[in-house]
Amino acid sequence: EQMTLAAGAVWLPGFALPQAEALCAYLQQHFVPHPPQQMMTPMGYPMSVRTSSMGDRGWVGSAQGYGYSAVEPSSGRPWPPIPPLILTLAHDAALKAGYAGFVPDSCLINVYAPGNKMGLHQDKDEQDFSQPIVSVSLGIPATFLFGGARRSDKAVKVPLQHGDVVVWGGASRRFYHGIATIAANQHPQAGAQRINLTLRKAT
Ligand code: MD3
Ligand code: FE
Repeated sequence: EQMTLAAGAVWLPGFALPQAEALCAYLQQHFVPHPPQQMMTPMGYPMSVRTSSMGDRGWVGSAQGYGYSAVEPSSGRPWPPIPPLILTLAHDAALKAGYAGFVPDSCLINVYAPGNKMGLHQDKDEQDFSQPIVSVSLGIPATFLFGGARRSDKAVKVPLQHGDVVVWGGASRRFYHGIATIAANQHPQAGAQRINLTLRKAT
């Protein structure tokens, strides 16, 4: 099943279900040496979502602003590599959505607890906007808010579940988006958490 949400944005419900259990187990091991951290907004407030990364670049936020870093701020060391399981999943989802040859160099891991949210924003920290973004939802469900090219554009609600993949390319790559406040819930593999993987070509 494949649903177009906007020009270039393709929702693949359950695409990652075959790998979902292995992904959750892999991430739990990743979090032992690389615990997700609350990044700071440029205004000096901590984000509610906690993040970690894998790949040649990881997304970081600080009082200096947002961007990609080759090193993990808490350790000063390079991020661990993106495993083949995740690289292959991202490549195959992009291909299914019509984007051949996607090789991400960054995997942002967003960890949401009930009560957490992500306000409407655009992703503008990457170098090449012709590259799509692949997102993988794991754990408890979330309501994704998908707006348009302008902040004032009305946002549609997309219920994202464990195993769903969305590929964001074309015009949608620049659209405003966010995550509504996460409701209390439990998932057999992830507990009371939503984990979102965002695969990007950052450089
Ligand atoms: C649509 N994360 O990390 S992933 C982010 O669920 C972010 O954690 C959300 O937005 C999350 O920046 C949404 C889906 C997503 C990612 C990037 C996009 C949707 C997008 C870029 C453009 C348009
Ligand atoms: Fe985003």
